[in-house]
Amino acid sequence: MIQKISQLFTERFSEQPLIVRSPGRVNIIGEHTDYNDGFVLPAAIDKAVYVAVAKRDDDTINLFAANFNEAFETTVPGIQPSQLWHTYILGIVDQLIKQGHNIGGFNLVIDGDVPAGAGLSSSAAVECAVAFALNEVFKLNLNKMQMVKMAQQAEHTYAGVQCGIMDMFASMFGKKDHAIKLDCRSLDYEYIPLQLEGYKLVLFNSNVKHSLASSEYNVRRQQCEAGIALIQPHHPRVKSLRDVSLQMLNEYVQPKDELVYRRCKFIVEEIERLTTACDDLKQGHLHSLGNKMFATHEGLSKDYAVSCKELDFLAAAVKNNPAVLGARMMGGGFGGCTINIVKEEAIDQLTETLYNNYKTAMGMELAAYIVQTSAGTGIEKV
Ligand code: GAF
Repeated sequence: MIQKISQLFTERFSEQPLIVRSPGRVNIIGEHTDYNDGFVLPAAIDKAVYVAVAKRDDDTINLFAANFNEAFETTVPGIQPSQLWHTYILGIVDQLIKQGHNIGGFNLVIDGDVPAGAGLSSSAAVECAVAFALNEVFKLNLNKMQMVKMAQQAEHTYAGVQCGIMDMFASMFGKKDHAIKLDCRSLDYEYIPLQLEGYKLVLFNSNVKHSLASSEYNVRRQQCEAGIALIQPHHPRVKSLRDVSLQMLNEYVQPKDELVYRRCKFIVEEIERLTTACDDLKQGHLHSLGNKMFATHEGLSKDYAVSCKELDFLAAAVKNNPAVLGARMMGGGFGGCTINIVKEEAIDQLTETLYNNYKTAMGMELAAYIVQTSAGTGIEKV
């Protein structure tokens, strides 16, 4: 991948680029909790976005996406949001300009193997790769946390998704063989060794593209805020669902709005579940962790309503399989992958059976990825 992008760049622009790699992510547990000031437990994976970048002497931005075999040209003052691949790159330029950084033009080639629309945060990986690369070539002296926040803002303004901080954080701060417990309120974090002892993380990609994801995602955020608004008059110190108990929900939300109640109940339960799941992981209680993943799927499907029939099928299909410790839909929802903890020697057989059953039941092709954890965003040597 590094050789390929370096060659593509020098063929197009006749100079040597800086190459930056930024990984996709999985999330073991703690879904939709990031924008509620809760905790998440993601890990960076061995599927990544690569950018090759060099600055120019004018204000032209010259982009080439290897995956689409498509070029795009604009200027620094001429950038605009769009629905196309370059919006994630230009969103970062927009953030840099808004923060007063002196950005000139640049040449950039982008490539990668994070499947788009699979819930593996390919867009966050692009944003982090671009922020990191531009920070280097323009010598802006930004630290990783500043770039993470910038990438999140780029997603809000240029992609229109009011996402939390998890995906960018995981891509930027990933560490091989570790998951990261992130407190999304204080941004304190702890690396937890991901010791799966004879088990592996397997992703089953439903191949349903999450087209509803951005609009419904924003609706879920509003529903969480609606829950807070019902509680705050009685508990003024409550700032987010992180501060809320099930008792508060039963007392102030359920009598007023059943739908908002169910959404909030899931989040409050999920924040609690994550805390005990981290203890399970630290103590090697993988069965217990797995059971919590199944419980998370149930909540995401029934109460938070961000699953779909294909993801429900995939989670149910492995539920009573003794080789699968836990499984659930992952990420924003409405498509993408399930994450599964599967006994190593059972992976091939399970994948084959599931592939056939999924095709018969849903009329769709399943894809499977066995993922390893990896380091976060950084410079690659050619
Ligand atoms: C998407 C968002 F980008 C994240 O911030 C997070 O909310 C996730 O959905 C759900 O946990 O990936």
